[in-house]
Amino acid sequence: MPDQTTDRPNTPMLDQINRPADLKSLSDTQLAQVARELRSETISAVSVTGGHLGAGLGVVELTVALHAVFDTPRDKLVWDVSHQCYPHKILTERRDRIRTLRTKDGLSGFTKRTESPYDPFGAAHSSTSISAALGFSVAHDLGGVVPEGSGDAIAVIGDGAMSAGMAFEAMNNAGHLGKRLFVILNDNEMSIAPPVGALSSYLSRLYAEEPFQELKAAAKGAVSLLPEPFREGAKRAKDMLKGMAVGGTLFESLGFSYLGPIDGHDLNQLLPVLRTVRARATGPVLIHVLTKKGKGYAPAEAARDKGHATAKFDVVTGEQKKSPSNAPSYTGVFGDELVKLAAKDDKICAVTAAMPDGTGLNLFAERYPSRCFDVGIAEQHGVTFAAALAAGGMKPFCAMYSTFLQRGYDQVVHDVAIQRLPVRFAIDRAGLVGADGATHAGSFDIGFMANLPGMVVMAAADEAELVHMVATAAAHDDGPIAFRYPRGEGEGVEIPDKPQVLEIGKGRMIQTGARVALLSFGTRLGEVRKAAEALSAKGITPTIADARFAKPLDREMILDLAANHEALITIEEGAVGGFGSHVAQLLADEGVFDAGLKYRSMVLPDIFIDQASPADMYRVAGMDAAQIEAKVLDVLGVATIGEKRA
Ligand SMILES: Cc1ncc(C[n+]2csc(CCOP(=O)(O)OP(=O)(O)O)c2C)c(N)n1
Repeated sequence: MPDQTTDRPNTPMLDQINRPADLKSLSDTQLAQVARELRSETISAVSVTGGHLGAGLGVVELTVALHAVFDTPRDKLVWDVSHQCYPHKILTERRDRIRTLRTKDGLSGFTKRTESPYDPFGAAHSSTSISAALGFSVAHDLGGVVPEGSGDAIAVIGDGAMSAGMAFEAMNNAGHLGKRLFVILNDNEMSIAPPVGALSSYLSRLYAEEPFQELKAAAKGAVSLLPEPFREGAKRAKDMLKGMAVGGTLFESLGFSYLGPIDGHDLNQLLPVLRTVRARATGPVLIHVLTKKGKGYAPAEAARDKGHATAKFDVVTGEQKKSPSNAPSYTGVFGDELVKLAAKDDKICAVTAAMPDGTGLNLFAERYPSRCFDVGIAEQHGVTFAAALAAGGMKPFCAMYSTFLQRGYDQVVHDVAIQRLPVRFAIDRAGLVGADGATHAGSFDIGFMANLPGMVVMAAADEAELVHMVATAAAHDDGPIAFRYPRGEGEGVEIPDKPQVLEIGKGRMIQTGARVALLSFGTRLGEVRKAAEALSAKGITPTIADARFAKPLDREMILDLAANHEALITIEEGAVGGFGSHVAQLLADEGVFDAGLKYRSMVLPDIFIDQASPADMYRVAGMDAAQIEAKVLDVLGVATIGEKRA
């Protein structure tokens, strides 16, 4: 197998480029050479780090063209989602660290303001770029001052991301304000899964028509907006118009000039179009660019997800280097269990927001296509849609990652909780997620779900518990219910044949000990057990309980633990304001602290934790077995050996 560290591609032209300004002196032919080398460098880098490959490969030429034509970082280039930003990072003074992508202390896999002035706006959740670019454009006009200077604003947004409400809210506002603004619609006919919905069909219709048309402009005779090579095409479009009534494109109705579609892999098209709009545009312009996700790397082009996300891989064969797994993933366990339940109950249905594979609903979609809904990147709509499915007599499971559910929060409150509708929230990727970093951490859902009246909130301690919780959610029909589970593999416990419907608000005792009670909510239970073993060796046997529910709390069990122990410690994979806060409130309300209970709550610290392995991130958070053990010793006033020596 070739040594990845020495098997670097040959990149003589790219080696001359230290910053985007260096592109300015190159000819178009040389820029094409830079693009070829940039593609090889991107493939080589991701082969060692893993990460988002397909999206970056799709925008290699676009990245070169944008940096060659515009004046970054003075001009603000905003990448939507920003999972396609690796080629951008290579061109913007970060090539020396590109093989640290997504690792501890390395480059982020997304754009990040603190990382580089070339990243004027961070992202990772989709569909924010047009709003951000519009903000930059308006700040520029109002005389806002930033160290890099302020110029044009350019948003690059994918066809998947364009399907979200926020993108349209921004276009509506941008069209109204009429400011100079560039939106590049990077249309690769892919989201993570194939894109869904009417917008996607609309875009397909646009490029099925005559290329290079700017219909409305052509109709007005405004052909001169187009660069020379395209005037001919526009003239043809104008001629075409004579024979047909054209209402203009959707984008034009929103107040944008529409240009396209153009081939996003052809610099001979990209460069003149970008140069011309830069020279002439006075208002918002949308440039519709057609690209191929995974372009130029056969294994990515051939993959089902077009290389959207990949593990480390062998460049020559494309074979991914996945570590063998010992246990099924939580996502898979959820998907399997839901399929089983749906076989017995035809009211069970499922909603995903553009993540059928990521949430395990792909299995459900195959078996029950008419009961599975991929709503596109539209969490807000997805939640309200699920609310009405419930109001209409169905049993909807709304499966979303914790981090993306944040976007649908008002809908959770207003449409689901206030109306007490039995939507079942399957909250995947709860807790710290690893390489995707702070933007993807599922840190807040315990807090923001458990503070809603009438919401039941569960966390699975292992995959068997998850099975029970899926069944419990299916059976719970008098209000909303949520269950959270982490990214990755389960604990390796046996999956129960028959799921149990859990009693709402009842926890379970794991072991009975003395002096200290460890009350776990979710998958930290494994670390709690390890800590307890280490403590036993030191003569302290803690009591361990699994809360199962953050709402409603098992008051009886918790008050009992408090009454019978000198100290009580809660632990959860979430930020302050979650399970531990609810327990503290209960104990305070019941006057338990008046009697002198030593209480500690282990939650994620009040910082955004940068990417690393989940284990490393939990160490930063102070939540691994050794740290739980230290907490127990500390609360009991038992000095650790190190401290005694000191
Ligand atoms: C709000 C939100 N929901 C879901 C995701 C997960 N996600 C990341 S990339 C992606 C697909 C984006 O598709 P598109 O914009 O077409 O870009 P492409 O990957 O095709 O280049 C999705 C669904 C996200 N980042 N943000």
